[in-house]
Amino acid sequence: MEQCFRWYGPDDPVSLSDIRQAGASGIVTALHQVPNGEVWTSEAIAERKKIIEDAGLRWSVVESIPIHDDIKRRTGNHQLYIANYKESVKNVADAGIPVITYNFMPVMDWTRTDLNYPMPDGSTALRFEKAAFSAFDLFILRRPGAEAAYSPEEKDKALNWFQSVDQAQKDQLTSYIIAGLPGKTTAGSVSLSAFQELLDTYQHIGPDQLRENLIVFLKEIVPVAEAHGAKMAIHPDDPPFPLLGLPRVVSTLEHVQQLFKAVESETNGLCFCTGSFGARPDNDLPAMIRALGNRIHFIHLRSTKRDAEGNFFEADHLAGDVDMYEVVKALSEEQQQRALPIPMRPDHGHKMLDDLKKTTNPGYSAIGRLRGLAEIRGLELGIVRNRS
Ligand code: DNO
Repeated sequence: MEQCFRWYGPDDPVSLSDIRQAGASGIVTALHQVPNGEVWTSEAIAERKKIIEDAGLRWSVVESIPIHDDIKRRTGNHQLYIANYKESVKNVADAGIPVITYNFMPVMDWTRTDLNYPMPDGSTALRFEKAAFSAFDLFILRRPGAEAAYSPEEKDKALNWFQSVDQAQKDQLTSYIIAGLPGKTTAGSVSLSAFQELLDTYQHIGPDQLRENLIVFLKEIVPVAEAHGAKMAIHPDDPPFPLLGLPRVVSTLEHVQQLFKAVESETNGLCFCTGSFGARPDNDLPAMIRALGNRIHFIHLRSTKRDAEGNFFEADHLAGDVDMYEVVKALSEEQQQRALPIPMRPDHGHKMLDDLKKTTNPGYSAIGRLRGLAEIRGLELGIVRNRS
């Protein structure tokens, strides 16, 4: 696998030099300054690529070119946004960047309720707590229809959470959910009422309709990527279950296979994210890798620790519920079939050591990811050497 690190661009507190010292050779980044829906110009791509190459690194993966909600809903300016997306894909591919990651989650990208969950060793992790999330839905957002979505027991737990925290904690939870994480909502930072309005725009869109809209998008985009020599890699839903009444269509093996079948081209592929898929106990990760094989174009390695309530936190890369040994073994078998190394990045990492005093992008501090990368590359080396 090609060892990569995510970089949020020139404003990222983790520099390209830090990344090189961490042992990565590939960069995963995006033109975060370009508003969602606009074209990534060849000039802007070339400028960013030069910064990366001047630091002795390679731009291996674009993560992500965001997809406008008009495309996901197939409303408004969707045709214009698809035309723009094609242009961006063409420009990225022509610049020699071989993989483009994206996701098709309505309204929100990834979701957590706590960005500083203390671990016993003094580091902090990201966490998803069901009672906190339900409390946001029921008592902060007060989403119409939320009442019917929870059992009496779940509502009690949500109420307990709500009553046990102060206003500042409620505000913090709100900002984590609607604006706190890199990627934010697909519309950027919004108020609670604007957030509800966004949710309302999906009122009549169920999973079948969302999947159909995704397939329409793929049928338009995949031929362009293919003609220009880049691969498309969809990122799974994070977490991999429906939230706030929004449909989810990339949470399981079956979901992914439906998409692959709809557009039968190797270019129509996946970002295999073990942290996202692994938050569901019914996702058998090594079996998924074997089933999806050559359609895996990019890999995020991370583990989660689940509990019976539906909560999870991000565990150390080699701990938690993801069997990282079996995962890396399955991936290294897939790698044997390939001419080129599959780009992989350690996804997220605990905030630890000196980073505890710094402001970094949640999940993307330097040292926790360096630890993850070091552990994973050692594991891979051991597996590969043991085979020969
Ligand atoms: C979180 C990331 C996601 C991911 C996008 C891909 O850490 O895994 O923000 O980049 O969902 O489009």
